Amino acid sequence: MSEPTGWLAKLRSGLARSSDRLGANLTGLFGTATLDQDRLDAIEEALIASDLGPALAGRIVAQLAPEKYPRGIDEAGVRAVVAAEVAKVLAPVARPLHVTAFPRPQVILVVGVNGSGKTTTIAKLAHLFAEQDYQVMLAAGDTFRAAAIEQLKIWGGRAGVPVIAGEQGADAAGLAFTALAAAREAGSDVLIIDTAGRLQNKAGLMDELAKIKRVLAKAMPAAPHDVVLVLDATTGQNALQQIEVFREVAGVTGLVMTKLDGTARGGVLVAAAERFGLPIHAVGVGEGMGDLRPFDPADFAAALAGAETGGVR
Ligand SMILES: Nc1nc2c(ncn2[C@@H]2O[C@H](COP(=O)(O)OP(=O)(O)O)[C@@H](O)[C@H]2O)c(=O)[nH]1
Ligand SMILES: [Mg+2]
Repeated sequence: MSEPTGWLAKLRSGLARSSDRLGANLTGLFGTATLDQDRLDAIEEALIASDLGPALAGRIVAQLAPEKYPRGIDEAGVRAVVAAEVAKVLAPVARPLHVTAFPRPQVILVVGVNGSGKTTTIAKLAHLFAEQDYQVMLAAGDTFRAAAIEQLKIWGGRAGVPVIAGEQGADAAGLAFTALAAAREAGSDVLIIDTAGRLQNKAGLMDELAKIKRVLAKAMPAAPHDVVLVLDATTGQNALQQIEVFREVAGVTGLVMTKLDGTARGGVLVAAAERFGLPIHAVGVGEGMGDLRPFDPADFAAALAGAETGGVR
């Protein structure tokens, strides 16, 4: 596992696109005594362009009003204010995924559109839980594509956890049922179930996910304990629509955002926190098994704003 500074550096460089936009609009600010209205408008625009959402952008700009800083404020000061306000929104929703279910296993259903990073995130979660000495089992519930089943088997092998898989085209709910029985039999602490993400067929997806949930609940009333939606940070505003759809079709209980190491647009996670208030469990900062981090609101806010420290001034 990499050092904290390593993953923070990845997060920072990934979020640079958002903070650079902000940075670009802040150039020329130095030496100005206070922020005039044009400058405040430019900052507000930059914040909205970074996907933070108009409401938060408005609140931040209100914080920067000249009467609050009679002796002026420099770029670092502005970034610190942005980080503090963003951290305030994120702090209440930061909630790591813990294994608490009794009786065991804790059943985690992982949903999201194709390519968002579901299978990779499952591998990372399996690795994380296995490192904590939990018994983990995986279920290859994306039965639509043969490659998806193979991919999960390979990741399971790397993480050293068993994978329950069926044939391509097999009934996903039937597989989930089989996997839950196997997890109970094996005394597993955690069962993580992969799913297909064909958003273009919303009715079909809804049927499939509802059936998986129904079958699980019949076998174990509390299952699935978690329905985790995986979001790709590079898709920006699309993430909000995906939350809406998957909340409706699958009853999402929490979020993981992946690809924050790339040309990310992580600001949308802040807008999502404001709009939906769903727990944010973790963030993905790379393709490797160790590249999943618990969601730290102060670090995230500071990285997004390009600020020195997280949320504290
Ligand atoms: N850079 C980066 N790539 C990721 C991350 N998570 C997933 N990926 C990549 O995204 C692609 C799709 O991931 P996959 O898990 O197959 O998505 P799925 O279709 O939702 O199961 C793969 O190439 C992954 O390696 C991440 O946090 N960072
Ligand atoms: Mg997959």
